[in-house]
Amino acid sequence: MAILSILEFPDERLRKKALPVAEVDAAIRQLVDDMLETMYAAPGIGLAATQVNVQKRVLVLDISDQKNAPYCFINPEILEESGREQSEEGCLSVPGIFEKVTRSNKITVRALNREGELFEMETEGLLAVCIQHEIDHLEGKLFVDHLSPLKRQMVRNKLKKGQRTRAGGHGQTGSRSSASL
Ligand code: GNR
Ligand code: NI
Repeated sequence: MAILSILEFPDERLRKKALPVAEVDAAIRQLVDDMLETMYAAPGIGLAATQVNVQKRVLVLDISDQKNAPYCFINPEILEESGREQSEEGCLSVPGIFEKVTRSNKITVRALNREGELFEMETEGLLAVCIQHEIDHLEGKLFVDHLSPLKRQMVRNKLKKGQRTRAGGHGQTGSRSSASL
């Protein structure tokens, strides 16, 4: 098990599209376990492989209070969705920002589990929100992309201020500085 580092906005690698997993083998199970450990340590209620710089269609979730109900979705697909509902979201890759986002409130999703078995799940509420948030990550999309242009500009300004503070007074102008290894 290992704790992986989480990419933060505006890192361009968060915009990469994840590729389907061809086979759920030992390496994928290791990735799932490492992602769960990283998510619990953060702490967060979900994590997509894109956030730990792995371009594979893998996401993990645990919305339980006791943090004892891990879910893993490999090659997830939304089969059906209905209703619209607004709820407040945050993201480990956009630290300190919480904004209301409108999404489907009921979804049916199909995926492979950690054993490589196909399953279907119908869900609503926070779990449905989270699954949609994580699938967005796999497409290179962030929750702030759902906001109005005005709200998005406010988020950008707030993040810039935060980065300046974290960098000790030096504003980050080139977005590549955080993207290069
Ligand atoms: O920890 C997280 N909390 C959260 C709250 C509301 C809606 C979505 C989320 S997901 C987030 C973890 C994360 O960034 N996953 O990609
Ligand atoms: Ni996120």
